[in-house]
Amino acid sequence: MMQLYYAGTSPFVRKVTVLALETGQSAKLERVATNPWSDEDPLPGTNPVGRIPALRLDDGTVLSGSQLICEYLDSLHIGTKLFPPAGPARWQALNQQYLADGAMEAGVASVVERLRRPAQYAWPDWVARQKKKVERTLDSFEAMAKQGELSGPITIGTLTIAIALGYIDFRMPDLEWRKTRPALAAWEAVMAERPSLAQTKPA
Ligand SMILES: N[C@@H](CCC(=O)N[C@@H](CS)C(=O)NCC(=O)O)C(=O)O
Repeated sequence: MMQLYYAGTSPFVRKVTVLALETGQSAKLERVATNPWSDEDPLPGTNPVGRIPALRLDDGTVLSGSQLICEYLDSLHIGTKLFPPAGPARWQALNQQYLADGAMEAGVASVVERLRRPAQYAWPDWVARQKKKVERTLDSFEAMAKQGELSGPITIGTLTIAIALGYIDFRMPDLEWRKTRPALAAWEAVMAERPSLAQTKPA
């Protein structure tokens, strides 16, 4: 059985969990709890970068990072692929994934700053910078929603956008992103009902 190294609220781990649910592969994953912030945690022995998600395959090979792990799992099933084949649909999906990952990375960076950095080293400009990245990316998602670019069959791109919105709701509710982004809010409300997303909502 493949081993998925995870920690509770990581949105990048949630991507892998959602993809496994969407493609009927959850039972193939044994979940291994980690704490990437603890020096005692054995995670760096598996992923030297010390980040989750990491996936250990049956032959011992370790794949790291949500993009690679998701694409690997998508290659293992015979249903509709969430990573479209080479062509415009693929470039669009991968670009959406990149932007949503970037918004989550900025969100994680500001949460780390808030919850982990010792108060005497606080750097408010850094938090403000991360917040601007998230706001701008949300604006780009609103434009995509208005132009119909988020409709059609779901892909790794649209799933990652939904997961990024879930993370922002969870960690940055003060942004109140829905207030100025009605098309994105309407799209998200429908997406949030998908069982894979409803079952994995961060709490
Ligand atoms: N781009 C990476 C980001 C992974 C990431 O940032 N993981 C965080 C948890 S949400 C982590 O392990 N942080 C610990 C660290 O950076 O030391 C991915 O898509 O997997």
